[in-house]
Amino acid sequence: MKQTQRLPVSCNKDCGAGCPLVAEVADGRLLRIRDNPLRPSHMSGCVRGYQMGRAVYHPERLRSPLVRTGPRGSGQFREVGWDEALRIVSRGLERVRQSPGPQAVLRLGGSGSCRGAVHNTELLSRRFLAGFGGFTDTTGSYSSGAESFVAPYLFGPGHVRRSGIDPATLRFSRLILLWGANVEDTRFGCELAARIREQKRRGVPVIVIDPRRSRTARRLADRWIPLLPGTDTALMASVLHVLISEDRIDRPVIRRISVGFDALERHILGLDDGQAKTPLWAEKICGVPPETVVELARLYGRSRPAALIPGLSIQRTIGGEEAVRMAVALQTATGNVGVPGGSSGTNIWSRLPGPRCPRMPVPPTPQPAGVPVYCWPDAVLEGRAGGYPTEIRAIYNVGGNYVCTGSDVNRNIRAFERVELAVSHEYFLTPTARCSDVVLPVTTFLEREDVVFPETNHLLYSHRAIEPVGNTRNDYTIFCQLADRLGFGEEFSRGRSAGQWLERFLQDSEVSDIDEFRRTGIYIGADQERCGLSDFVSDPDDHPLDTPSGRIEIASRPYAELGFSEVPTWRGFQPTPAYPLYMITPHARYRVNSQYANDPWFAERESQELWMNPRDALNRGIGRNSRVEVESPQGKIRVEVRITDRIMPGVVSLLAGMWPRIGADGVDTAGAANILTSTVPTEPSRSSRTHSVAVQVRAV
Ligand SMILES: Nc1nc2c(c(=O)[nH]1)N[C@H]1C(S)=C(S)[C@@H](COP(=O)(O)OP(=O)(O)OC[C@H]3O[C@@H](n4cnc5c(=O)[nH]c(N)nc54)[C@H](O)[C@@H]3O)O[C@H]1N2
Ligand SMILES: Nc1nc2c(c(=O)[nH]1)N[C@H]1C(S)=C(S)[C@@H](COP(=O)(O)OP(=O)(O)OC[C@H]3O[C@@H](n4cnc5c(=O)[nH]c(N)nc54)[C@H](O)[C@@H]3O)O[C@H]1N2
Ligand SMILES: [Mo]
Repeated sequence: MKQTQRLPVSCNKDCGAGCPLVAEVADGRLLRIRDNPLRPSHMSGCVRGYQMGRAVYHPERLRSPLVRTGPRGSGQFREVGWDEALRIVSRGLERVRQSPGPQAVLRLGGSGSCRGAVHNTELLSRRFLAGFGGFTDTTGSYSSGAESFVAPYLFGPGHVRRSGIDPATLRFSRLILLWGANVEDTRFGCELAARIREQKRRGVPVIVIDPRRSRTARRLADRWIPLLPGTDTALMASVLHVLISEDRIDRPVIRRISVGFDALERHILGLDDGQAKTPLWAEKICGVPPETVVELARLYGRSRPAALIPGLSIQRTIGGEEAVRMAVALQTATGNVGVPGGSSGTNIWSRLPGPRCPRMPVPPTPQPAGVPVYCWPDAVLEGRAGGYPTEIRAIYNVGGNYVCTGSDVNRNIRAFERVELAVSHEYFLTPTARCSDVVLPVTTFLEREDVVFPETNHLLYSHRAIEPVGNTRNDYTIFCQLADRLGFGEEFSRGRSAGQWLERFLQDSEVSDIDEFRRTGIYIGADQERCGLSDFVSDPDDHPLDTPSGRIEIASRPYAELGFSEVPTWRGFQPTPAYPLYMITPHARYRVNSQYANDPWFAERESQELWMNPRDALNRGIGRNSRVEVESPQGKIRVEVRITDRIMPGVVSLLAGMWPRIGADGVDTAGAANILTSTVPTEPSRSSRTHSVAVQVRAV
């Protein structure tokens, strides 16, 4: 009889959680993945982890290195041995290093495996290229660029990583506002949704604010409030107007923990610009009825503590910086910061430290150069003439599929066409791998061992459950072999195998019983009910923030010096007569960004359709079950339409992450959202604005 082995594993994916799972293995083959029976009660995995075997054994999984034979992007490659592949890559890199120099290499990717201590695509690629002699790095993030940019102005740089909450503290909440957060699909840690469901069962109202009636709105919301995308700051301002007018704000708390509220109050009352930010004013911008704003504000004002949990969506918009600042102003004004059951109003994800455990160190880079990740194709195409620090000649991509996930796919393809050398480490021939010269096939988390940081107060142990499929290698091994060829092997590896690095990290971690950790797969940090900024809020003089004032800076002088309003102010994006509809591009439930887009099992469960309100369809003569053409200044796609009142009038929605399929006529027929998006970022953070897109839709 064959023996089934059960080994703790965890995904190491960029999907908002790292989950305690076990892999069941027999005869060296993965049978299934399920929840770790020893996990804490509110934690669970999801379909994207349970079904990872589909990627591991996928017929199109790359099993050997590939070298391009046809034109870039043609998809013509030949399989080669590792020796040949590594020789081509190291020679190509050496040429660029000699002339014009190492900074001509642009590092792309990183989120592929982003939770591991050792197998961490971002840290490994940075470590490798630092040893190489330097590179041009991508800075900021697609995910939370605007939020990460403004949070230090609000809380001080040292307190950003102390501004989150442990989900368990939600048991104290009397109201939960999911502001552009679709926690049932895009989870922020693997226990948040369960905690919110539990509060809902206890009768705590849950409000979801989202242009789309998401799965979260359907399942969790007592009330769904649709609003036009990118207008959250205006809605928040009008909520604050009601709170101020009805004297429902907490002035003693405001005075104690913040500076600048008086300036914001003047702005909200219109004393600075002559325009009071009333619900009637907001209605014209957001499309939310004034009565709804008043009801929301009253409920919010009388329910304490209230947790305002924003999605990252509200800041991936033009002016998204202001939405983050205004949310913090709201939570401050209502006395909800730093109290159990409340929240700071910014992103709660990865905003508290996890248990101590080192991860792969990155040495300082000689002559560091960086470009905002959202603008990477611009940096390649425009170089110094466009104000970027370097001229890019090579792209090194590890754990990214930016031809697909980066905005403006056509521009991304042009950027790849421009360089002399493009290398990808991948599982699949993704659109980005297709644009590369050499593709090196890598292992998945199931084929290697690691500690995974789930961004809650836990560590997870992830065993090597199966042998590497085909001729695949770890990213770490590949980098060691390339570093050897390029003359810095010892510096890169320190003579250690991946397992030896892991062993050292564990020795230096706070885990005392390492064998037990390996056996259970879960290490639980001491305090599971941490409420960020609570020390500061209970005694701001003893525990000041590291802002100039030591308080939360509702009005920020340093921010104003960047040329933007000192207090949070709505500044928006509006469609044009030629492109009159707003488009949002949310994350799919059945994909991790673009991962699984090539697997029919996932596609069958979530079809790639453009959601459109019946009113907008009627206006355009668009019928049910038809195909439509969606056009933006950047490009065109043809896709199935779904006519539904789950999306508000004036807005269409298309899930992000589909791999583009561009025909001879230049039109994409897969439904790739980023054919339509633009790399012009939101300022001043120079970050993603993939929920600020204007399109026209026509029947075909
Ligand atoms: N299943 C799954 N989970 C994931 C991912 C995935 O691809 N799939 N990706 C992970 C990653 S990398 C990230 S960064 C996070 C992303 O997490 P989020 O950024 O929070 O996710 P989104 O799906 O972009 O948006 C969340 C919700 O906000 C709504 N929304 C869009 N625009 C607006 C707006 O202007 N205002 C308001 N109020 N709502 C708006 C969308 O309709 C959606 O329902 O998710 C992570 N988790
Ligand atoms: N329109 C639109 N576009 C978006 C978004 C949106 O909301 N709307 N969201 C943005 C956000 S928040 C993000 S984070 C980005 C994500 O953009 P990407 O980082 O490109 O996201 P993924 O699709 O997860 O790509 C990761 C790639 O790494 C590979 N990979 C996984 N594990 C490993 C590994 O261990 N080693 C190596 N070498 N490769 C690995 C996977 O096969 C996959 O192709 O997309 C952004 N793009
Ligand atoms: Mo992200």
